[in-house]
Amino acid sequence: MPETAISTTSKFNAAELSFDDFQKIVINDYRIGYESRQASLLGRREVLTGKAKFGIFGDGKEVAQLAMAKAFRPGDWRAGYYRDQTFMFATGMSNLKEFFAQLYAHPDIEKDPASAGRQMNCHYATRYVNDDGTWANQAGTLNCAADISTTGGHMPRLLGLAYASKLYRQNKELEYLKQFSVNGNEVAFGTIGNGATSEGLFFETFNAAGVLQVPMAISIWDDAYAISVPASLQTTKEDISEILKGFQREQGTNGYEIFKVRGWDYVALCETYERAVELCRTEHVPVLIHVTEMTQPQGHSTSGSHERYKSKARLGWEHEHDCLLQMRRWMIESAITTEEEMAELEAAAKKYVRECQKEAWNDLLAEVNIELNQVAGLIQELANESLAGDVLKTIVSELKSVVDPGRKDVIAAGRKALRLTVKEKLYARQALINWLKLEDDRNNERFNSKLFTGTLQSPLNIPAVPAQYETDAKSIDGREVLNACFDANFERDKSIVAFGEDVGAIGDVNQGFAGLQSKYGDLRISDTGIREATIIGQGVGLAMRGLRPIAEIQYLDYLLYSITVLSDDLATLSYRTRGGQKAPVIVRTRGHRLEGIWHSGSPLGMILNSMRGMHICVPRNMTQAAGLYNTLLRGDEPALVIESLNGYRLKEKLPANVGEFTVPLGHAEVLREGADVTVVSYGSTLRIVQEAADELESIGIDIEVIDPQTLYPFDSQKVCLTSLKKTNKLLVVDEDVPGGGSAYILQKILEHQQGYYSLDAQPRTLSAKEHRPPYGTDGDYFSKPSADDIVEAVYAIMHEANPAKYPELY
Ligand SMILES: Cc1ncc(C[n+]2csc(CCOP(=O)(O)OP(=O)(O)O)c2C)c(N)n1
Ligand SMILES: [Mg+2]
Repeated sequence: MPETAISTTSKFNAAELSFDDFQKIVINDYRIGYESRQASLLGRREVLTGKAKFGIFGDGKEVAQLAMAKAFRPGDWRAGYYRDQTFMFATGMSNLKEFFAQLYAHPDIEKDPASAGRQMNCHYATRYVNDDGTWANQAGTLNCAADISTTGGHMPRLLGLAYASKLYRQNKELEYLKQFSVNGNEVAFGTIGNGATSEGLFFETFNAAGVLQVPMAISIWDDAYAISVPASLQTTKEDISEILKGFQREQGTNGYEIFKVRGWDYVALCETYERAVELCRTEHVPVLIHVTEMTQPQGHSTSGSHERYKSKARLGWEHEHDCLLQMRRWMIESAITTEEEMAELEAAAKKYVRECQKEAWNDLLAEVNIELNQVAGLIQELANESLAGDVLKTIVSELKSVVDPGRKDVIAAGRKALRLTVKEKLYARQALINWLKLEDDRNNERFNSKLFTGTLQSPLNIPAVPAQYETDAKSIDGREVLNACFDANFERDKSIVAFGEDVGAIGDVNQGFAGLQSKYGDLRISDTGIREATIIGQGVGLAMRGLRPIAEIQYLDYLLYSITVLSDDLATLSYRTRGGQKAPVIVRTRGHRLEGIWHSGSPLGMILNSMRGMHICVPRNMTQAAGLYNTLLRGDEPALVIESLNGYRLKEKLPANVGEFTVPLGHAEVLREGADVTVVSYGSTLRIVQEAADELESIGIDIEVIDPQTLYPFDSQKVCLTSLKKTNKLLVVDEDVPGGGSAYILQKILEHQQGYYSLDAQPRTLSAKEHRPPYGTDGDYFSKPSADDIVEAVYAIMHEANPAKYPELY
């Protein structure tokens, strides 16, 4: 195991170190940086020769990352982007072999622990979820939240990672969570490119961290470009720390400490990081380290060359200011080393990197070759018996001559062979089928598994506990049922926190949290600024660090402002780490019909399409919502709960076990039995469906009303299908756009549950109009499904089935 930058020293203070120690540290740092550079050079070659698909590397950013690594301590977190390989090597959170394994997309967590081949290269993560789903210790380890490819997309999560330290330090009730923190001493390190600071997510995060005063250390790697676009077109005054100066804290104000340092000045970088991070850690003040004069020796990525858009003068400057070149010069000038020693070190480093690369490639190739030989043998045997022998033999020879074969080649050859012999009943064919089935399972595991953590802690395993009612149970406002539910859960589990716009002092705009801030304190129930993306990011970071956040988005219509974080970061987390990381955030919001274009949204199609990887809960009333919260707060997977905006003041009975009863995910409920038409709906529309059902009953039509309660998962017990087998007719009602949530439900029932075979009439959907609803009662009536619409839609289905009995209405 090579030495990391951390293991050699915990302090970089030239005055305190002997020259020998100092020399050793510097030389070791240079070695790490130089190996990293070789990995970048070799990595690019591997892409250009076709062994890997795409490459993006950290060359030109090495020296600052060596300095940053020195300030990184056990318990700390990184949330960064694709330039950080040197930091990862220097801390020991990754190594060269893993670097190449990921470049080759090795789908094995042993080889690529960050993503099991699922992510592009230089996307890092440490694994903090054990195989059985429990949390690994984070307080004593170095931690890296899983990278994503979107520029700036990781910033909101960084806020949450830093905020967790604040809660762990200030809320003494959390002391029992020892595996996550030591008195909140952990710093969350963020890295971001100069170009990506143009993103709104960067500014939103930056401001929020200044307000919250959290230990967040943001490094900006400034190479003056964002692919081809220069700083002049990215940043006002071409200088991000200059324009952020207003955030500098002053006597008596909150704010930041801002540092600016050049990316090739090793000593200045080491000193800056030590000073900045110490301040951040002890005082919980956010710091910005703007690292300027960085370069891109190989250009942005393997997708194109920077000679196209950088001037000769700029390229010459970059060459001269290459950080490793500068560090090397300084080392020789300061007599830390000699030209000969450096040449020796560099030759050894080159050789070592090459070895790591070869081993990583051979590891993958060896696995693929075993499978390739197996399938080739099976196809060859089939060729010996089959009428299509000649073609099959060609498949085998072509397969064996593929340069750098992959699993795609192996499986495609096997499937082709089966198609060519479809009419032959041969033993060898069956053997090939059996083998392909086995491989299919393995490949599913490799490429398609872990959308959810799916362990014993999954909310799907939380047992159903029915709501109990005293005989004289009170009827109270729906919001009070929720309030009682939250109260019980905050009492039960000290790690639960809730935050959002107006959530703290007034207990949210509909008073679900009313009175709870004064009862549990403002560290647990808090107000935030108007910043939906970072409300979710705050949740993601907290949940990664063992807390149980309820992150509130005030109205469903504003979920759009956070959809990047939900879709790119939260929903993909388990999948992109193949179960190595989890963030059980509960996103609470309220939606469906109310008034006007931005307070009546129900965009379930958008949500379902963009958030696979989260449970999507659509309770029809506050009691069902409470039961879902009780389930989710006991499980470990992320979820969105959409409460019915117009239901807070409707009366509901208070369950005696309001904090304990559970509504299981994926359990559809039959709300009303009927033999004529199955009507599936959810959320606010259900009340209107019930109203329509009464009128329909009066004209002799009995509808069966089903509430799936959660759209993801959808009706695991196929309650809809059972109903359809009885009624043979289906209507799906929702208030999304046509072809939105209702199309999803139709696909689930007709295709997934095979409801198609039980239909006697055309299945129908009744949704809202394509535009958003205008303001006012009439706007609602003419845009969203009304009781009239539902009665007539059901009637039309009955008319289709029996026109004599149900003549056309009009
Ligand atoms: C949201 C988003 N927009 C655009 C891209 C495409 N893209 C990838 S890297 C990049 C440039 C980033 O420049 P900068 O932040 O300066 O980082 P650098 O690569 O220079 O280190 C762009 C535009 C992306 N990945 N994500
Ligand atoms: Mg840049």
